[in-house]
Amino acid sequence: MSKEDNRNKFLKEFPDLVVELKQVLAQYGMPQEAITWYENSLNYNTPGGKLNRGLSVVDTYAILKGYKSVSELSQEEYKKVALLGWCIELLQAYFLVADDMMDKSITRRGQPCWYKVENVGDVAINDAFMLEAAIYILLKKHFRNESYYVDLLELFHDVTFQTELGQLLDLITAPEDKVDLSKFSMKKHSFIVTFKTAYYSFYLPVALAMHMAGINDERDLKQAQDVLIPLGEYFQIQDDFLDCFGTPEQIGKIGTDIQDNKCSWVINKALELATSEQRKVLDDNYGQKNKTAEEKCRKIFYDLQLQKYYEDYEEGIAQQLKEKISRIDESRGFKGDVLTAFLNKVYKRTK
Ligand code: DMA
Ligand code: MG
Ligand code: MG
Ligand code: MG
Repeated sequence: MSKEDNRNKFLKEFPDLVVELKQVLAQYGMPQEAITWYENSLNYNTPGGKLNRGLSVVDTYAILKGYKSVSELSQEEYKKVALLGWCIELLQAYFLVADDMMDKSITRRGQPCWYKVENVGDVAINDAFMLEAAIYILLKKHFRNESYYVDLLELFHDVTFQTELGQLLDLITAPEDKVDLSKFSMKKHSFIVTFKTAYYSFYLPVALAMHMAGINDERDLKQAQDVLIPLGEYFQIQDDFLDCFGTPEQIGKIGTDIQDNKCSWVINKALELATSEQRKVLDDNYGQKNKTAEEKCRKIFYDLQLQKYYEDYEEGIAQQLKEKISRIDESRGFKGDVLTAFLNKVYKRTK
């Protein structure tokens, strides 16, 4: 099955989930207006992205089961694992709706951020909560009788909290009106991105598939985590890089990290390399809410040739991860191929 077919097959599952979720509201006797609102929020915020996280649950499950392709899954098996995939996409939708409000972003996935849509505004806060709640409605309905139901719930709860810790640190390290670049460091950056991105984007899809496939020995979950957390860190470094150097057409969103005073990989690398004159320009212009100041920072980033350091980082980390994967112990049924598939999706991505 081609990548495109895989994606389309996965997308086809989503409308049924929306129907199920609308039914829950109908059973509570909610007025049509509210049901339609929820439907619009689900459709606007959930399916429009790359779907990497959701698709990875399906792909990982197929590899662990020894299938050569996703098409070997039975209809029933596919529906079930795809539902887990959609639960991560709902988690992602929940985080993004809130993240865009907190980051004051303008666009996401090539369209206005949800809170920017006419008549939505702050209702988006409650919509975010309801996107999260959809996860537990669907899990209860479809996995309640499975032996690993509690494992799934715990995973979603733990990973959600880890992400929120990362978001907290991301936000309090980037105060609106108190720019202090001496608060930043690569170590702090690593901590932020591990929590805000790596757990839910990388560890969660694999751990979910492992539970469903029955390959969930603690030692194997740890083997997966030991590769997926640094891989997730690499992914967020790409996100930081593209925020500054990618085009909106490419990444589907307008970068906000410089004006938002974010402790991103880009500024941390620049702080390591800057002369005292360049440092002064960064101190005066980073985190300022205007385009001129933003461009002064970006010019320094170009002058410092951050692109080159980024490429070096990318080669180095990819090599390290490949070596780590080659040492995976497969004796209990876990497969290093799961991790290679992930690495291949991330390596040198430009969107
Ligand atoms: C991403 O942080 C983390 C979460 C939990 C959404 P970010 O603000 O860098 O994401 P983006 O660049 O997509 O707004
Ligand atoms: Mg953001
Ligand atoms: Mg953010
Ligand atoms: Mg970003």
